[in-house]
Formats: sequence, C-alpha cells, structure tokens
Amino acid sequence: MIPENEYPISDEQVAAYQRDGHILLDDVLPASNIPPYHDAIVRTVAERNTETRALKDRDTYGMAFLQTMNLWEYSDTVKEYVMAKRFARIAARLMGVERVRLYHDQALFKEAGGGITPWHQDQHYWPLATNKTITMWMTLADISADMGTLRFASGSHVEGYLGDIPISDESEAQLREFVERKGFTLQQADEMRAGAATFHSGWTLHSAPPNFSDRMRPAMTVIYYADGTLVSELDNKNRIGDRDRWLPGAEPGDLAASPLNPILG
Ligand SMILES: O=C(O)CCC(=O)C(=O)O
Repeated sequence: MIPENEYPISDEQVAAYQRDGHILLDDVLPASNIPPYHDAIVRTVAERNTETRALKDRDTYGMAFLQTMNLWEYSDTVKEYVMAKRFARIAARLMGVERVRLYHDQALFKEAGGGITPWHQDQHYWPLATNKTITMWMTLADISADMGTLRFASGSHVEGYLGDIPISDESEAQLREFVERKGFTLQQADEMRAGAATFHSGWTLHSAPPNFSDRMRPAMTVIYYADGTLVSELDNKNRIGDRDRWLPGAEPGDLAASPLNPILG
C-alpha cells in the first residue's frame, strides 16, 4: 500500500520548487512499498503498449520512450498509486494550493538504447488556464543520469508559454538554443533511487539524455492541477486532442473537472 502519512515538505523546499520550477524528493514511495506498484505498472504497460517498431525505425519522439497513458483505468493497483493522497498532497503543497485534481497519468519507459527526450514544455499540450500544474515523475528502479534522469532549466517556468512547439527535433533545436541564450542553470540528478521523484511545473523546460544502459528506465508520472482551474482556449491542435481525451465535453471557460479529473488531495 501507499503510506497514509503525509510526506514532510519544508518551507525551504516549497520556496526552492517555486523558484526553480522543479525539485527532487527521495522516498516519495518507500522502497518496501514499491514491488506491487512496480509490477502492476510494468504489466499494464506491457498490455497497453502499441509500439512494435524497432527503435531505429522510429522518429525522435518515438525513440524517447514507450508512452502509455491513464493506466489507472486498467488496473486497480495502479489506480491506488495514481489516486494516492500522499502524492497529491505533495503536489498541492509545492504549488501552494488547497486541493489538486488529476489530469492524467502516463508511464514513460525509456528503453535500453532509447533516444533523447527533446527539450519541451508540458503545458504546451494542456488546455488548462493556470500556472498551477505539476508532474510527479517517479522512477520505479534505481537509475543513473546515463539512463535518462530529467534535465531541468532552473527558473524557466517563469517564462510561461513559449509557443506551439511540440516535442520534436525542432523543439530540441529551438528550445535548447533558448535555454543557452537565457543562461538558465541546468540541473539533473546523477542518481535516483527507486521511489524517488522529481516534481516539475508545466512550464519548466526539460529534456533527458538517451538511455545508454542495457536496462529499461521505468518512470511513472502523474499530472495534477489546482482545483478550480478553467479550460483554456484550444489554441493548438495538441490542446484540442488533450481536451477530447482528458476533459471530455469541456469547453473553454468551463471548470476543468470531468469524471476523469477527481480531486485527489
Ligand atoms: O521521461 C522523460 O524522458 C520525459 C518526461 C517528461 O517530459 C515529463 O514527464 O514531463
């Protein structure tokens, strides 16, 4: 089970998250609690994965990871993980909001030999009219930087929306140039123990190196946003697709609160 006690977050950690747009926390899920969730997530990814091409036959996005979404809909054990109040309370505390809702979850398994994750902003994809969005990115195995821990441009979240730049070779070129020009400090964990997680804001520029190892990098993510958020303009095609998938029936200006977006903590 997921521990019911609150994960302690200091005021300094909240300030660091709000300044940098990301933070690394150890033992978000203690090691002894990981096995059932690891196994359920790996099993559900195997059942739901539709990618059958060899790495060499995919584009840059396809080589970055196996992306499998909303696993909670297919496994009660994964549901317990995704709906965990312990994780949601961390998200709420870091963002300084009362309550958060679920946007969606996704497993991001970077395969052995998998490619870069190009620089990007998550919120490019999300029709959410708020700066209060956050992703928990948890590794379910011990990993090192050369397996693809996330690399963050610290402080880049204050830039807000940088335009219609989906994950691609173009985002890698354009946003890497932007990061270099602005002189953001880059931060990347050298190592992460299973159960550690980074939390990053929807506007924080981030990327990841290839997986140079011969092992899978099993990352599980949960995306949260502040309760009370409205649906934004559907001003790029990914936001239209996301509205259809994660906020079914919602129109710009509506409360972002479909049956897929329960309040979690
Ligand atoms: O797992 C990765 O390599 C990228 C993760 C990411 O972009 C995210 O969770 O927002």
